[in-house]
Amino acid sequence: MRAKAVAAAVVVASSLTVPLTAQAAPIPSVWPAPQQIQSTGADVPLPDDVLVVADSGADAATRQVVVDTLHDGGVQDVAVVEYGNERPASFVVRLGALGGNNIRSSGVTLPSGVPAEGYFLSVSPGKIVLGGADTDGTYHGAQTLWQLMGPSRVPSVQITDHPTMKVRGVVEGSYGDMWSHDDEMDQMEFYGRVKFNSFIYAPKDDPYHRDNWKQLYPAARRAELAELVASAAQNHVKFTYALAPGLSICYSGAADYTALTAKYKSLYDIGVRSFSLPLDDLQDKWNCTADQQKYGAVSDQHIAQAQVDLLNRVQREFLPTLPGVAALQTVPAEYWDTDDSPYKSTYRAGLDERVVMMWTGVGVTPTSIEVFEAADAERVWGRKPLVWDNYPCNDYDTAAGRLLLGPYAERKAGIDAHLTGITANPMNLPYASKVTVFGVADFTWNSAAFDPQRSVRQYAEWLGGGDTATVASLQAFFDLNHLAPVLDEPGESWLDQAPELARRIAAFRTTWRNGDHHEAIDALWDYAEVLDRAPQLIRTNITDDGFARDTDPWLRASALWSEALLTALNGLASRVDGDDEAAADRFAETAALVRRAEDVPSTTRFDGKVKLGDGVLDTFLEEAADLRP
Ligand code: LTM
Repeated sequence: MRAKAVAAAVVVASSLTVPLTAQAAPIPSVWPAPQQIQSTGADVPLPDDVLVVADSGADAATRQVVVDTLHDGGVQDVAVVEYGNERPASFVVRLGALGGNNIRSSGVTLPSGVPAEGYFLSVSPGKIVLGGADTDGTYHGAQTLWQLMGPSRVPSVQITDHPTMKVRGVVEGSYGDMWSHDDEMDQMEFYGRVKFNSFIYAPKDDPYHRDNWKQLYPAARRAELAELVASAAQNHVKFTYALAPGLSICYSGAADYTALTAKYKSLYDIGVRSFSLPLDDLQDKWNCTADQQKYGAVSDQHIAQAQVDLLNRVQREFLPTLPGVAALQTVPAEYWDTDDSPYKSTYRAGLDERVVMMWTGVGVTPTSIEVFEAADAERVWGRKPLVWDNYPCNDYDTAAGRLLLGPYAERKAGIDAHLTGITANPMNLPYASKVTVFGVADFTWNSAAFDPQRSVRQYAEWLGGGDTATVASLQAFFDLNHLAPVLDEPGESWLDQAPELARRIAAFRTTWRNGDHHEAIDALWDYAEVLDRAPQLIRTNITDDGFARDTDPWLRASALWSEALLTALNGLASRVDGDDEAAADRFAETAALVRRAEDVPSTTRFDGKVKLGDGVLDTFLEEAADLRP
């Protein structure tokens, strides 16, 4: 993704209201919404050369972000020296540990008790102070500085910030097309920007992950994974490798345990320090007679016991042989509800308390996650679950033909208290998924201040490179792809389709009914033109080329639908002017355009034609064909 949008002078909601002095400048836009942000005066000009004084609280990646950011801001000479080796300079950036002498010597009043991954950032004339509660915090603070940087100036601010969720990120966990290596590398950089800290590698159709789980990766893919793991670390993202042996594993078999641990070890050797053993989407059956003999007849309780024994063995016997690894993660077979059962009680009673368990919310594609549901999940699993949120995932049949570009929504503030965190399972389209995933980052950092609409707008501003017309195009395009389908429930959605277009059409109907026909047409025409310009502006101006590639079929369909809308409005205008013949021609053209729009093939897992704005745009065009003044 190319450079960010220039920070707009927009007030960002924050969980803490900070009193502003009368002369203070507007609070700059920062995402995820910081816990405390305060504008402290006019923008600070940057000179041609800046001295960065760093300590061990800022690692190489953090230093690089700061150096690149200063260069982006127009600083020509950036010298980085270790604390203790400094020399006089007209502009100094102090970078490192919040509690260390370097930051303390800045003369700025510092906050105390900043939680893990938190940071303090102060920008004032001649001085930037960035201290992290830990090295992750310093890195996140450097990303905030990157957002704030303008041409040769930085806004004067004081920010004290930290995330409220421990685990924030993505699980690449869909069925169907896997992301390419380049896509995955791009995602790591994006996660660093949005302050995520976790990525779980679990693509169902990577044969080495599930179907052929015992096989070691061939050299070429192993090298790619090593590069990916290194990139994750550089972006302060914990890379978890998930191995899903459940389709064929003999739980009590010595050979399978050896194969399992050998596979994990092969990934440890390329830098992986976190592992998962997901057991979702399996049939209730044993894969060997040894399990039948050891655990008895197939039952939920017996399968749970076999799984718990395996998970405990990996956690207690194998992981301690690998220095520096995190606790094991898993996805149980009953991952979508909170009803107690023999399966869950077996897990609750027997599973090592360190093992992190994933839960999708209630329903595989939950329409919301309520605080009481998160509390129930914590109770029933005997630990705080890590949410595997199947949104904006679109690998299921009721999502066929759909691009999910709605906001991250209906996950309620306060669920943090009962969760380890949230990892979202995106679409097979990684660049398009960023629209929603950006909101996941915002929500998991500061759920109390989360505003879904603001979050989508901020992402559109970034993706649109700050160009007003492109940002408006993106928002109109997102609106046409706003629907959030529900697995196995055809026709159901937990987000309204095209709410902005629907609002404008409703206004059209009112104005038309009032007899102001031309006024009604003109008002809707303006928005139809925005839709019409959108595909071209998006293709030309966005800062992330992958978005246009991912969304190409939907952009093509959108161009046809918007042309159909403009043509229908022309038809209505002819009718109002009494030219029924011209109107009939326009509506015939509209029908032909609609047929073409409905025939654009999509690239979703369950093949289907592109669907967009359905129930709103198509309905209006049908209605318009029969509308008389
Ligand atoms: O959700 C989980 C834990 N497992 C699978 C996912 O891999 C899949 O992407 C989603 C949506 O189809 N459903 C699942 O059950």
